[in-house]
Amino acid sequence: MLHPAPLPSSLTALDRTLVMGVVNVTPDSFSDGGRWFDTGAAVAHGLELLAQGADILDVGGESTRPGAPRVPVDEERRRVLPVVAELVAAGAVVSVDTMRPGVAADAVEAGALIVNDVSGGLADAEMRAVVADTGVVYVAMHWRGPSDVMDGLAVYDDVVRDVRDELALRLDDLIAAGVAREQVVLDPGLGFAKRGSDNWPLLAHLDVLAELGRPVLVGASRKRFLGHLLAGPDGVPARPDERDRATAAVSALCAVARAWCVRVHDVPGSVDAVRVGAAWLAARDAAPAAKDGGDSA
Ligand code: PMM
Repeated sequence: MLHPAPLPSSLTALDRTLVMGVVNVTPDSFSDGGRWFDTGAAVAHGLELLAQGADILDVGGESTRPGAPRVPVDEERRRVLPVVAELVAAGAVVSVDTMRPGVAADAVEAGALIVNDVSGGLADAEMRAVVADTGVVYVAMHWRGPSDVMDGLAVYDDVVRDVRDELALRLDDLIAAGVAREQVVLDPGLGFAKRGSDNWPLLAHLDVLAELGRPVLVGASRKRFLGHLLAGPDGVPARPDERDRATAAVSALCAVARAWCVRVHDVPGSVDAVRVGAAWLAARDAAPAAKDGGDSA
């Protein structure tokens, strides 16, 4: 399993896809909006995800749901930093979900080992310098614009190739700014400037993203395209809290596709799913199936 550097051996020793549990400190996330919106509740939620087997906790203070307005930077700091510090003190590997270089730098100072930037460095060019200077693991997600305009930017010739090529540009840009290739994780950005139908080919062709030679993180958890997939006969999409079993199924498929990490809200289902995927891969690697028409006849 290819891991970004530097990560603690507690993670790199695991020969399976990792599970990142989401700790949203926001009043308005689409998937769990407002439930963990104060420091104490967010920390308690993070500790619960850790006890359930999350390998990484992803702490975010700014909602990226479609149409969401930006949060003032001081408010984002106020939400995120104490939660990062407390979860680090509790022994968690913490990621900070932010597009802002100042918040990222402060979170790394507070002990975060991963910066998860849904804009891949496009929202603020200063992010590249923070990543280069701190040497932190950096998740660069495919992004075309802020949440209030992204739905209008979902225009592709070939979504898999276009996303791969745009992520290749992000990677080149980061390396040109002094970031080490080994620091970078790439993410197709499901639901971000994507029509519902764009998400499936991206999932089904994670191998094409892997051609860029970097670990891949997938964030499918509770997203709209799963709600549409699971719609009842009346066509009404399943609610976010009804999408966890489908999320776990996606996690198993991502594990078989050798994704580095899945980012999820419901941890137990995906912990089981990535273990299923690891067992599946181990069996396939150990004993390739006999081909019909071989020598045995
Ligand atoms: N999706 C959300 C937020 N952060 N980060 C990464 N790397 N990949 C994603 O797909 C992603 C993300 C969506 O918001 P949520 O926290 O409300 O699920």
